[in-house]
Amino acid sequence: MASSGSKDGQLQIKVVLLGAASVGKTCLVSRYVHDRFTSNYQNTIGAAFVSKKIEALGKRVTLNIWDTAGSERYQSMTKMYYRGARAAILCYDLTERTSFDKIRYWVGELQENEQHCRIYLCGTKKDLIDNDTRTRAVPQNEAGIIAQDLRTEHFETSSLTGENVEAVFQRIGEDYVRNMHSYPENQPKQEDDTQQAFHIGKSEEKGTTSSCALGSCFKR
Ligand SMILES: Nc1nc2c(ncn2[C@@H]2O[C@H](COP(=O)(O)OP(=O)(O)OP(=O)(O)O)[C@@H](O)[C@H]2O)c(=O)[nH]1
Ligand SMILES: [Mg+2]
Repeated sequence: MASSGSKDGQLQIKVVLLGAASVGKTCLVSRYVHDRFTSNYQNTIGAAFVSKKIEALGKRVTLNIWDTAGSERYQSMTKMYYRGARAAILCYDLTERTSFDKIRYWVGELQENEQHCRIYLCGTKKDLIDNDTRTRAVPQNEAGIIAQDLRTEHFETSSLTGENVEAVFQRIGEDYVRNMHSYPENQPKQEDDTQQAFHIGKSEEKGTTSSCALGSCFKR
């Protein structure tokens, strides 16, 4: 399964999209990768994969994007797709309160299972609330508080107009490059266990060993 690391001089970042059914995950990816939008809803089955090469902070980066199915029916499989991910875009529909409530579930799942996965909150279908502010079901500051707790970014996007879509993925690339040395796949390989034990001991002496909650160990 395409994951994170380095291949042919390119950094590889595994990115996963999570969120309730019909929040607009597939449309977000489709706008970003193909610059296309469709209003016909076709639910994703299992997950779909697509990759895109970008440049971030002067480095060539490949985003390996997994667009998962939001339907509860596929939830047990989803773990497979976020395993090893370095970025998770948690999508909710700005006009649909229940989809926002689901975000807390995904935050919990990721914090429990994927220490190195950075979370990005994404409120979708912004064009609908721009057209009629009464359709907003999730106040901006509510999502902002969660983003603050996670020390991460909160975006409001529209796949219809394209607003902020590129910004989410670009930010993922840049954050990864900025923090690349904190990820296990970019650290020098240890030759054997003895050597590894020595290095761990050494860094503890200097007080550089850390265990950190999700989000809190990344440089901004
Ligand atoms: N107006 C508007 N509609 C959107 C936007 N994004 C998605 N939609 C619509 O919302 C519906 C669901 O979009 P999808 O992208 O298929 O949703 P999904 O999250 O991939 O759904 P699952 O695959 O079932 O998990 C479709 O009818 C889209 O046209 C948006 O930014 N604006
Ligand atoms: Mg989909």
